[in-house]
Amino acid sequence: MPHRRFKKSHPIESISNLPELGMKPKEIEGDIKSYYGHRLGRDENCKSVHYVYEALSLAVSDRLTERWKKTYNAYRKEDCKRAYYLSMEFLMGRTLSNAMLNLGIDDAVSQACYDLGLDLEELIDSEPDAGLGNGGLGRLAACFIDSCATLQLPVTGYGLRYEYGMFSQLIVNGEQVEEPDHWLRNGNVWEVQRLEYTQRIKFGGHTETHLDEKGNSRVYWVDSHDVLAVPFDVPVPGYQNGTVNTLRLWKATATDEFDLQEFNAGDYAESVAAKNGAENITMVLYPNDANENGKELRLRQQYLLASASLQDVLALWIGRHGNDFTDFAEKNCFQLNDTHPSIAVAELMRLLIDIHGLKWDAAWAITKSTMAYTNHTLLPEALERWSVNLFKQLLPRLIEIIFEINARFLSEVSARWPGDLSRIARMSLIEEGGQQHVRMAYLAIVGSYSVNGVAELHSKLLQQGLFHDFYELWPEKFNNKTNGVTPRRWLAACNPELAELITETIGDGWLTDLSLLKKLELHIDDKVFCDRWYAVQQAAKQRLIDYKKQELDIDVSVNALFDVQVKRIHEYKRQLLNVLHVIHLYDRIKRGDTANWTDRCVLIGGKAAPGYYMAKKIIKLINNVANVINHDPEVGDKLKLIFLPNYRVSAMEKICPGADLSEQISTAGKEASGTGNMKFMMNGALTIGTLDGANIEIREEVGDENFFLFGLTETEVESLRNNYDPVAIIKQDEDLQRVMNLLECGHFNQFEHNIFDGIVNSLKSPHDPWITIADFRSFVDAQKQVELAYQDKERWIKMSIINCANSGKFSTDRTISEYNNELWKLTPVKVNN
Ligand code: 26Q
Repeated sequence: MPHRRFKKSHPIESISNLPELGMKPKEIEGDIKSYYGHRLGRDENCKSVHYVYEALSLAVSDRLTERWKKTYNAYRKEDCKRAYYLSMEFLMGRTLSNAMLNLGIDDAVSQACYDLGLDLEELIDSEPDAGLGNGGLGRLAACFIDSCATLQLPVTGYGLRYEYGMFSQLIVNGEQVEEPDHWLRNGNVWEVQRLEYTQRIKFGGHTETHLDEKGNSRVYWVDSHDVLAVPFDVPVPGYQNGTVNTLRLWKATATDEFDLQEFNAGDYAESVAAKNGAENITMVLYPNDANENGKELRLRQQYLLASASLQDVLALWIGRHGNDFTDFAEKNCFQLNDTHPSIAVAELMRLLIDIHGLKWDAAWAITKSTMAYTNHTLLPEALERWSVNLFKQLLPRLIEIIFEINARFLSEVSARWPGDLSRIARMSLIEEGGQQHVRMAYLAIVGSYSVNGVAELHSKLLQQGLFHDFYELWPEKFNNKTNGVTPRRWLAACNPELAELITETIGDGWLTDLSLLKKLELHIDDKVFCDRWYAVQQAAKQRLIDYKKQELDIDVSVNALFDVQVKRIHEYKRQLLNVLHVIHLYDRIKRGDTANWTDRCVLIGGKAAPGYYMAKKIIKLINNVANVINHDPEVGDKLKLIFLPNYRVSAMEKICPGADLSEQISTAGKEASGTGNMKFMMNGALTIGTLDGANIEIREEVGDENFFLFGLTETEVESLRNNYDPVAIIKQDEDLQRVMNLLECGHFNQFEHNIFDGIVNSLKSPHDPWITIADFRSFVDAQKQVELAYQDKERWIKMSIINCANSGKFSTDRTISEYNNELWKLTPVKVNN
């Protein structure tokens, strides 16, 4: 028997000291093999590509881990101010290729895979998307944390680890069918469970007031049903700078005593059921990108995120500073991604007062100077409101605090506007009438030092409209932070050929200073450069065709104009206007009006919220129109309409490099910003768009002559509302009349009577909020300008280069620098490797 030796000294230090992992192809190759054979226990008999993906990912992930710990320790050592990005959604997409790029081991991994005879592209494509978000707001959070890491800012993302992400979309008989997205089925090599940071979350029960040991009156939240929040950490690497920040995602689990209570009562089955109830909280992402009002489970999710994250931050603080909160506000701030986590305002008050013994005024001073709120929508119907009764049942202590915040706030309002009762009713955090509701946006505004919109127009409209009363009270709180996208994922990684051409032409500084793209304009008259630009774009179009070919057997020519609209399906985004234009083109072909024709391939993709009836009808319409057009021999190459199923982050990475034209056609004043518009522009697509959201700023950057503008302005839209007469407009426009006739006569629903009646009626209604018919003529005219420009190949290439060259403003590096310089005021921390 070997003799086992015991050493007395604490072993942690000796086992924590690891040698650096090599970044050479051979070293990576060795790790891939070792993971595949040893850890995963696979050999040549295993046919699944998944395990090869997993072996490679583990090898890459190991190379992040050392930097991750160093980053953590650097922040600890500096005791620096930190920011926390609270969001119900982080739409991360895939991780592997982004991790390789940001680690700077792209080439080494390619070489290792080549030497092992592995198809790296196939491995990358086998990774499921982390679809923990609906659309723009969730993807913005993902781009933000990428930029924070690249700017070396000490920012942690806090979110939820949904077991099921955004559903995957199938199209069956032209209709959307939802399939659950069990993205964790094969495990997730990118996360690290950290049981040691588990937090306890209270639900239900009631409150009692007692004197504490010191004789102070204190509120106790008792008889609650507690749930545990277990964190899973995901590394967020900066671009080749040694920084690896953290995204901490909470998973809900049951407490042990929760089970025990039932067990002691002798009901084992009940105890297991109770466990289920707790774990349901983070089971599924709500697939609705407008408000889904009143769902208790959603409120549980929101509270779990807010409470677990704040407790985590307070624990970190106390670990270092004890119960002294004097400097807390100078060292911490929280950015609320819309109102979804805004219960954090009341929860921070609760934790500071009930748990840590602060007085109201001290706690309120901290809350008001650490919370900042970003709004993402102007649609009044999308503003979150929660019934006071539900709050009382589920979060009894929090509703007391909200009422107290409101009472103090309203006395401030009456001091400023004595006797103005209607103003008080308008501004109250509690909406009266029948059932009382909490207005979450108002809670966020009152509890924050900053309120921002996500594009110039949007921020202006918040101040003048939705939040005008609050703007009058606190103009200094309001500001704008125009959105962006990360150029690492949305140019370097998704379009390596274009990235290489850019780097060859202007150097590689653009990856971390996107304004440098401007230098591309110096080469606009260089024939060789322009030809290469064109060749790269044509190749990207071909790849897009090939990628789609497996599922759609439609022949598309690379020479057609690729006209793309991908985003959530929403009436305000006006996919219908796009379809009306397609039908118009079809009608022109059918009547032989095809002189100087430009072949066009219209691609539309996006998911509808499962309960959004109209959005689902729009998908059906697109598919039916596509079916008629694509099978008409008379149409041929002139026109194609393709619905791209299951649009998601990884799809956009293939789509945006291959687009010629980006459709950004929302009703003016309705799209807060848009970010797809920026991804397309960065990849050299031209935009056809309304004066809405960030389109306005895109047009300012590229110049009027490089942007296809159409449609009514926001002001015109609002003044049209009272006397909008779509039927009269249709009567006066022969092209439009013909389009409507095709729709109404059932040309696209021959054996499906009346299925599009709802769509036709909404278009023809004088109350159509999206005034689609009003913009038809102007849209068609702008599309003609697009065709003219596209026919002049040299001109188009120049416009394409100019669009890319002027996309510098739309890097999230710029956006995050603004958040940091104006709101967070963090100092970058260098991490030495
Ligand atoms: C709320 C309550 C209950 C269930 C769901 C929701 C919910 C979830 C997601 C409400 C809204 C969203 C997402 C909104 C969103 O994505 N907004 C978009 O944000 C982008 C980033 O700022 C903007 O570019 C888009 O203009 C805006 O539409």
